[in-house]
Amino acid sequence: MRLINCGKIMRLLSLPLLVGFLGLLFACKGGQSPAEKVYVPPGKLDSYYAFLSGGHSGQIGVFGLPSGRLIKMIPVFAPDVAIGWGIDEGSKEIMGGYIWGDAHHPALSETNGDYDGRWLFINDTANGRIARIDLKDFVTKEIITLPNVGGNHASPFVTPNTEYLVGATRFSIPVPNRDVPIETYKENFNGVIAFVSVDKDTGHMENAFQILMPPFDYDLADAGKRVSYGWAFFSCYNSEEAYKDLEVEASQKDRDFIAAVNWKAAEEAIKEGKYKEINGVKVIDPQEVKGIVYFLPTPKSPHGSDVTPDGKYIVGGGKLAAVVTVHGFEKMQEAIKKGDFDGEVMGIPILKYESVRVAEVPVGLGPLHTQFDDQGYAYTSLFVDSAIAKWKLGTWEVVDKIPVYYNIGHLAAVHGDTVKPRGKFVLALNKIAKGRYLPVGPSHPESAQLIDISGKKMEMLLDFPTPVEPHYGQIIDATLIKPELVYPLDQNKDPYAIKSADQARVERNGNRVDVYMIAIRSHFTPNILKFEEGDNVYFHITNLEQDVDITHGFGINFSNVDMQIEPGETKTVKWVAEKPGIYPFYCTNFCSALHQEMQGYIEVASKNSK
Ligand SMILES: [Cu+2]
Repeated sequence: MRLINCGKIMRLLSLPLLVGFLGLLFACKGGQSPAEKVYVPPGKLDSYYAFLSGGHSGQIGVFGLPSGRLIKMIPVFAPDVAIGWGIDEGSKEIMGGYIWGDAHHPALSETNGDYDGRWLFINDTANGRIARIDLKDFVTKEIITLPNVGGNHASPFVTPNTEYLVGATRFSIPVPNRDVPIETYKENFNGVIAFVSVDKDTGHMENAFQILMPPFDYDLADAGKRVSYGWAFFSCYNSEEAYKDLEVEASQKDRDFIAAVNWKAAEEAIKEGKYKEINGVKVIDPQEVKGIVYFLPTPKSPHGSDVTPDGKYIVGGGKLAAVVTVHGFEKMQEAIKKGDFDGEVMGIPILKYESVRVAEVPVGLGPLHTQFDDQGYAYTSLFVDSAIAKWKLGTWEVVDKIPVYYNIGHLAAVHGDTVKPRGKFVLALNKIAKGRYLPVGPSHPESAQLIDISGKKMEMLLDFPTPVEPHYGQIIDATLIKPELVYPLDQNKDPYAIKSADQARVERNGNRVDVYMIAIRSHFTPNILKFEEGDNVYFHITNLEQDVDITHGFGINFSNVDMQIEPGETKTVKWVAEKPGIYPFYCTNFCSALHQEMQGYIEVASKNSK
């Protein structure tokens, strides 16, 4: 019998020693481990909200950072059966008859060039729209259509006080749209740059004005800020004006453009009546009104058009180039004054490349999109290299590069497109994740990677999967958003709201039946309902709860009706009594110990039974 097990003691001692040693190592390096940097202990909250577009799912993902935890999907352009988005009457009306959208670029509202936490906007590339989500409750409140805009891609970037959201054509079309031969593309098709105004109190959006443009493909945009306030910059490719085989035909020229739009001058032109109305929108034709738009030549098929936080430079990411091109706003102003032009397209002067370019930064292959930090550095995503390059504004030197997995599209830094970037993190939004997660069949999830940018060298911290397909993101300091947790019942102004069980009732008018119903733990009132075959029934349900997170659901068996009603909220849903029979309904959102008992019955009588 051994009295002392030396090996065991050594093993027991070695683990704490190893942990201590590693701890000391990180402490000596003056930092935490990657795991510590992203760890948010149970019960604690993340420090940042990340809003990532959901691409052709038509939704927006809300993630917490630095943990990367998915907190919520906000339905915008597509139905969500869990909460009844696209099912209840209110959301059906907002969706405007479409059941899909292609959500690309979330944009937070700004005050004085920085995020203010009020609203989130997002474009629909497919059906030419912009949506507004209120960050008081993370619900889509409004969707506006931008007439004349085919494929609203370069959208909805905001001006520094959210005076405007911009939109622009990706797929040029005849304006107004009409039947013309596709082969007459150059003569008959146009791009459009659109400005949508936002009411500063309500957030309500209106089509303010548009500018007719040559039939290029407009890609991304950023508003001028500080010194360049009053301008907006749109990247565009396909200056070849190709309409087929774009892969080859739209990649011929060495340089395409960034279109610089003086929106203050456009406002003046509108005031002076220098526009024509097309499909109800005031449209400026640059052939008739000068001084509104200029083209900055930019290599090659530029994607990103990003204005530096001081507003002095416009960074173009030419996706088929190996450099980012930096244009100077001051140089641009001088060149305009001097008339330093190199021809024009559709009445729009092309500024001389050498007169506006400040630097070409050799970041690497396939630069797409640039964000900024609080230390004077820029971060550019490189699709072909599958990397992010960090480079210094002013000296234009590349100081660091980090690989990402795989093939990054956009990237988002904390307040990274505002006048006040916060540094800390950049999020790589990767398009082709290839094996980063447990396999789930042929389609792999997209992937986000969180990178620490607080030090000299970038440090990879975390991978997390993202639902289809985060084109772009916005990352905001969480303290700037203060959502309402309950809708105060006394402020419920819904015309169909009832405030107590004794107001619950059924009203019939011909074959329209209005049911005024309440939901409160753990019953509906009324819960026995009798209709006739063919009745159009409108359920107006008020959730009388005023406690946090006591949401009720309302689902009818053998139907497509389901929705969620939040505390203090009233929602209306239509159900047609198509066939005689018995239809149970129940609370679909777990609410209490007697949730299972929260149910009722509908009896539909046959027309012939009378
Ligand atoms: Cu319930």
